[in-house]
Amino acid sequence: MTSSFSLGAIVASALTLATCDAPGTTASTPSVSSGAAPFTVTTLVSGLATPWDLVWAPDSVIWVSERGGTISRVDPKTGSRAVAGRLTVRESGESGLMGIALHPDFAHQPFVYAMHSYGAADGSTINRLVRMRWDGSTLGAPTVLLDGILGGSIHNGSRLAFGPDRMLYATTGDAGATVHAQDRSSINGKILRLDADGHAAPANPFGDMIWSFGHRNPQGLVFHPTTGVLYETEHGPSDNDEINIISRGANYGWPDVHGKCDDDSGNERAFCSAHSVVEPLWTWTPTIAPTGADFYMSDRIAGWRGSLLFTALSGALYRATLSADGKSITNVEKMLAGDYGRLRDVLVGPNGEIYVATSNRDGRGSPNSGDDRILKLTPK
Ligand SMILES: [Ca+2]
Ligand SMILES: [Ca+2]
Repeated sequence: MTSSFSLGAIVASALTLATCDAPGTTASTPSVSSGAAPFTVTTLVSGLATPWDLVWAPDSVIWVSERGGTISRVDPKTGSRAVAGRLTVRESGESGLMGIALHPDFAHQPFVYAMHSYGAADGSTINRLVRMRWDGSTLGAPTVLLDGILGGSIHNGSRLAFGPDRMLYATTGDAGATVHAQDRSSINGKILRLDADGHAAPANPFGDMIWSFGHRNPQGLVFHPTTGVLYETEHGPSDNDEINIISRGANYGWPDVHGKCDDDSGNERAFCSAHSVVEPLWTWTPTIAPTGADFYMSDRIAGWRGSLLFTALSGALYRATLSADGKSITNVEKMLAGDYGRLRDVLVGPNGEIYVATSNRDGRGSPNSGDDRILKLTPK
């Protein structure tokens, strides 16, 4: 399927798709550039069920997780897909197989990392980090690296990213219990920093696994390819979705602070002052449910180099323009709004093409024939 789209038409379309946390809310007024669409959209893969994470591999293949437990490899030119392995997971509400990542030296250490939910003996939902070895044709049995992350039907976090320091950064949600986020004895509501074997990484700020805290449900995590700065997207409640820069040891405020320290949700300024809360770069009220993120470092679309791209479950792809120092967002552009339903992840390929995963079979969408898909956005 091929379609081009009109930015003008997108501006006019009101979003009524359910977001994760606030069904029926509408997205905030977009700031959209005028002019011709900079890419054409084709369907690369169809017939998936809630693809959650897209990862580019050194052999120019896209690895994709589906929430029901399947991990596949997709040829980005032909769209042909081969199942690499399956994990036994609990897929309930927002839980299941979520983030995946490849070892930073994948050619020599061919390990695939994954975060997934399972049902514990007491009936509760628990998340864990596992690693599987890729032998060139199939994934081996999972080895559990980190277990006991509280999960649930909501707020499971579970986005993964290896940093330039070759450490693995993993998000955890508050699992629906806000008390965890400010509790540094809990690994929930955190961003964890682990070595490649799943142990607390050296030189972490508190001598444990925790890198940052005060998070609600971080769903996007990406390092800037040249500066190495870590950017994160996070779901707010019915207000204040966030884009953050993640710093070592920092407190991001949840649940005492929603978005910025502006007293729009209780006595935030006093808490921020007492706890040195780091404010987000950008917030959305009403919420958009931002998900996966990636940086666009190509010149194939004029003016896009250095942009932060991210998807949203409310049904759009966003492009945030950063200031020269990368510490603030100067403009946000919204694309694909309402055209393909809920969107879960975005991946930028090495030639400036963009891949987007839909999420219409996650229980909150309205699947069309062919859903879920991986869309390919080819610069014109
Ligand atoms: Ca925050
Ligand atoms: Ca606030």
